[in-house]
Amino acid sequence: MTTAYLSLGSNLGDRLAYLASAARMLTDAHTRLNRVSSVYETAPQGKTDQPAFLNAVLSVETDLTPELLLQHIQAVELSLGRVRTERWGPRTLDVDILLYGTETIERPGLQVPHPRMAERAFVLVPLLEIGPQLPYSEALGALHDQGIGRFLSAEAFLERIYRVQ
Ligand code: GSY
Repeated sequence: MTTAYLSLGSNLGDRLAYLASAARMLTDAHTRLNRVSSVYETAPQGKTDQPAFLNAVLSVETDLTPELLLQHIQAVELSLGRVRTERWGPRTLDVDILLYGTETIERPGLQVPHPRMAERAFVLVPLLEIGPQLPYSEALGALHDQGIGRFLSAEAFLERIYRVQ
């Protein structure tokens, strides 16, 4: 089993329901939910003229290879209505693999550690909440204020995840 860290984001529709459903659907016989962060409301980065996001990070224990984990994630995104229109535009759900154990992966469509995570406070704040031992505190300290506020505690998010049918 490998510990992987996954980032979740949504800025369309019922954002919290998308995050909770994604966390629930990612969990199966191969992938067990380990820890969940609080949910944060975050100002959009990159393309700024779009609605605010909800973001969270999960850690999972998985026996899937990175490629199969990515396929599983993409199936969950699709079934929750993810439509890839604009690259940086609004989305019902975005799930990224941040870390897969200690592996470095450089393949078309799959780069781990995630190549932009160190510049994104909306990733690093929840990541360090559930993985304070991970070597990203300095990267977070170097970022300017990116407009992040706690929206829901980790305990309340977990409850919400287990209420998903
Ligand atoms: O890859 C993540 C999608 N995304 C986000 C996001 O999840 N949160 C915030 N705050 N800004 C973002 N810009 C993009 S693209």
